Amino acid sequence: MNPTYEKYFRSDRLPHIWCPGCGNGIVLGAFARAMEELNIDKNETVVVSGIGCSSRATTYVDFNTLHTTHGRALAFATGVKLAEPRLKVFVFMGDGDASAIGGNHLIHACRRNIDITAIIINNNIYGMTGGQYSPLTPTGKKATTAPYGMIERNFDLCALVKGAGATFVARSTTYHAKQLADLIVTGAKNKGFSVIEAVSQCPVSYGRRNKMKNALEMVNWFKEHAVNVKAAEKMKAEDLDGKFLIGELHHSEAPEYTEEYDKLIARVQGGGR
Ligand SMILES: Cc1ncc(C[n+]2csc(CCOP(=O)(O)OP(=O)(O)O)c2C)c(N)n1
Ligand code: SF4
Repeated sequence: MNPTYEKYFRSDRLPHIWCPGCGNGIVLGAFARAMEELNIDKNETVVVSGIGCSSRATTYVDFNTLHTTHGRALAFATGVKLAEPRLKVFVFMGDGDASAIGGNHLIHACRRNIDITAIIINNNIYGMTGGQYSPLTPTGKKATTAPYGMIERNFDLCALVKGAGATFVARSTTYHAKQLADLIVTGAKNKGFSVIEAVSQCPVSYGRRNKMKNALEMVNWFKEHAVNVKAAEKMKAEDLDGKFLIGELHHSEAPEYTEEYDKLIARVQGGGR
């Protein structure tokens, strides 16, 4: 491990549980580089996760961590942030965790614009439980619960959270690991709810069912199909067919929830907390 980043990990918890080729480690690497760039105070930082392969992140990162229940990471994180607004709060979730069982918490965190940075690792599938489809499994792709191909339309996660009110929305992939780290930095600096979708590979539960036989093929697919949002502005619609956008997709300002809550306390009780 690079000695600069060692301090962000609990080396005594290694080896990790992830399969060879899994993208989760690349996302954690990007997270560690972002923490270094932000010069983050570990004691003033809380990292929360739900349940899933990706949510296992809180076992390995050395911060104040909460490994909670499936779909409820944002509920716990909201409680932490409301109790101690000075803390920096990050949340790791899988696509199933964030957009299925936890979908309601996600849209309401966006609507409140609470100052939390959510990193949603989108591997298109429920990895930990063996490959059931999630709301982010693309139409037509196979899962254990969609052996003939998914017939539902998948969410565009970034469009969903933008529509729900998140003030920073970005997407990158495990191929674009440097960009991913930069986006986590910008998201963490945003005073409000930030969502970074990290498109990642699950070669075991998703790739091998969908004609991508290993992690390399999957990461190369990200390389070939991701288009930077700035480059996309100059491209024709037909050239973007079948591609997906990466980069900073939305950045806006809105009242932040804990600040509004403090104002409410001051108004009703007089004085702050
Ligand atoms: C309330 C509840 N329902 C279901 C489960 C079983 N379960 C554990 S992980 C998981 C899915 C994980 O998929 P995802 O959130 O996409 O994360 P990944 O494993 O792909 O990283 C499920 C359904 C659970 N632990 N708790
Ligand atoms: S099942 Fe998929 S997401 Fe889970 S550790 Fe293995 S490769 Fe990673």
